[in-house]
Amino acid sequence: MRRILVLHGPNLNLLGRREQSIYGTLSLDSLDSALTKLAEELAIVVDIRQSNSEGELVTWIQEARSGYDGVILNPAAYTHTSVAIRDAIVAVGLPTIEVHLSNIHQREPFRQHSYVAGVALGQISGLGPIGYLLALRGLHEHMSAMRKPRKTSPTSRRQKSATK
Ligand code: CA2
Repeated sequence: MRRILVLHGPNLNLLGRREQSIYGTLSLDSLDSALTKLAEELAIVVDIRQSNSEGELVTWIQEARSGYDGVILNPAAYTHTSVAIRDAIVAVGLPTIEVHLSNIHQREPFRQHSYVAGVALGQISGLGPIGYLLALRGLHEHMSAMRKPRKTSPTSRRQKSATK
């Protein structure tokens, strides 16, 4: 079974309790339940963790190298500051999708740069909790596409026999 590590960065434990106009009313527990439910439907195992510590996030990303097939990561404020998280993603080489609840590109200039985006498979920003569910579907599709053997198209078969 495929295994995905989902990491929530600093302050996301407060989700649904403060700043609801920006981050919505859903709690982190409810978001995690929705992710777990979708993972079951897709026959994926998700391991979901939250930390306020940059070092702990880095350690978890490093550890994902053995036993996980991909990472979904909302680095929260570390998005805009952490070369260490970026380096850890590069070091493990796992497909990683960066998720943000809010659209960071519409916010203050300091939130518009991500150290993670350049090394992520993709970034989903501004769709609220649905972004995490789309990231899970996206990683699932990506992993399936990577695993499929390349098919020979009818055209290339014709071309091959014509050159025989
Ligand atoms: O939009 C996102 O998901 C962010 O990653 C959230 C971070 C912010 O620093 C990024 O620029 C964008 C903040 C997470 C804090 O979450 C809270 C949730 C509820 C109440 C207070 C903070």
